[in-house]
Amino acid sequence: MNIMLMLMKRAGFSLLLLSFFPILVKGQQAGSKTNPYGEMTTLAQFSGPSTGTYHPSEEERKRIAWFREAKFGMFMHWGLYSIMAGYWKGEKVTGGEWAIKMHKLPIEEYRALAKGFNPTRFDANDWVSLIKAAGMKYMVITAKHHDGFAMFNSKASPYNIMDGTPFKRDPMLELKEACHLQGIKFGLYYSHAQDWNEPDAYGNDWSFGGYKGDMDAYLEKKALPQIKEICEQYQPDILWFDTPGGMTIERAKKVSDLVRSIVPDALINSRIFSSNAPGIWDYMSSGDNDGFPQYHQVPWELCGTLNKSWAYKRWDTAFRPVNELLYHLIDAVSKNGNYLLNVGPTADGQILDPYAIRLRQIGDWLKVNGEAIYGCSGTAFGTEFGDYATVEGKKKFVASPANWRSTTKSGKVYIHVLNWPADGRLVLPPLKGKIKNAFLLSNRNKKITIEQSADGLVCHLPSKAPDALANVICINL
Ligand code: JFZ
Repeated sequence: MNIMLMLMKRAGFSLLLLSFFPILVKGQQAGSKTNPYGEMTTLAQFSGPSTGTYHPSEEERKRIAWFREAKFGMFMHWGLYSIMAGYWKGEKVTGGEWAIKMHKLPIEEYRALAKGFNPTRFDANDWVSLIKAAGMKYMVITAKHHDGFAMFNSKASPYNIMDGTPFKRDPMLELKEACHLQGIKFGLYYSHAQDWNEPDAYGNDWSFGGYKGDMDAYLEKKALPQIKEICEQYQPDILWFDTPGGMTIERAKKVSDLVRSIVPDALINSRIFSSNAPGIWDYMSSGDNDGFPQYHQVPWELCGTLNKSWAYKRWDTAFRPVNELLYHLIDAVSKNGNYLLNVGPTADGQILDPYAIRLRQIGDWLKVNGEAIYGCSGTAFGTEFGDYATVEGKKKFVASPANWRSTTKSGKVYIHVLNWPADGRLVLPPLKGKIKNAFLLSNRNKKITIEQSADGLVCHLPSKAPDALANVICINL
């Protein structure tokens, strides 16, 4: 985990959430703290359980339908911090998009980076083609991160890519058009509360003589006008808000109402506000690289990094192996969630090979196994995730080793085998419904024998795993 995130986690800056999951909140109160970046109710760590309850209105159900089918999207962190690429004046720095705050960089010097932002190698269609090749169905990109620099055409603030850089093109517009052409849903990240360029906004406590801002003034002057701009200019399918420090429910509602008034079909993620507020958001964001331990009825999304950084850092070469990335996708889908996998493009507009190669490998896996992901519901079992145990006198949810995961579709149960059993015998819990037949998605002609009894299932698999990545058994009921 990168140091910034470690610091944030230590500061209790885990995700929001869930006053509406009474069990979960009760079990979590010990971990709740106020973090230095806001007044969020924070939950130190998600440690299950919850199936929660989810009673969407007809309108909400319609709005979220594509997202529940889609399962897999690309996250992109791209901005002035990409020029730094993990360095400041030749010195290696931590933090990526957070480096400016973590190292209290002089704001004027950071702003000056804009003059050198000229991503001449940026090609929206290439990026979106890669998204497609990865088998992803949507993207979310930073229209404005905490640094306050707008990566879109903005009249509301001159601190933007059209007015402030030699590039003078609007990459958000180009990406939106490429997404429409190629059938990819287009989402925008907007840091609505935290803006280190603005003395009135949340977050910059080092440049303007200490924080004594006026949150409402910032919202009226910059955030709301810019959110209006991005909704009008790009009709995003998702508005991905983040770090709601300083957001009261009234402020969050203002943001949400504005979005709904311009793009009523757009989805809003839960980081718009620090806890549940009916109608304000559509789906939950879990902690970074850290999904939920159990199945959740409420639509949710795990966002994760491909290496250890959100924004591009030249020195971060700790790319995760493909099977780890795939595990996150499969695990999220088996728990009724989505996976938003992040890529950090370079300042000149490239998605480098270490990212692209892995993405294409996932895409190749999905070409064979996609029917066990897209449009699927979560597990047919539920006991595989773990169970409660008493740890140091406290009842806790303890995760089981993830040897397999299950996803479902009408008349079908998929078993994603993550750890191939050495003796070829995979033992599973009991399954409702009588099994007609079963086969591996990578070899549909060869039937797999499954013994079914009230005690459970015993699958007789080939002694060697056919695919080095997850192998999926399709069971027809
Ligand atoms: C936030 C941002 O601050 C960060 O720069 C990045 O954009 C990331 C996707 O989101 O960071 C967070 C927010 C919440 C958690 C972790 C990192 N969390 O709840 O664990």
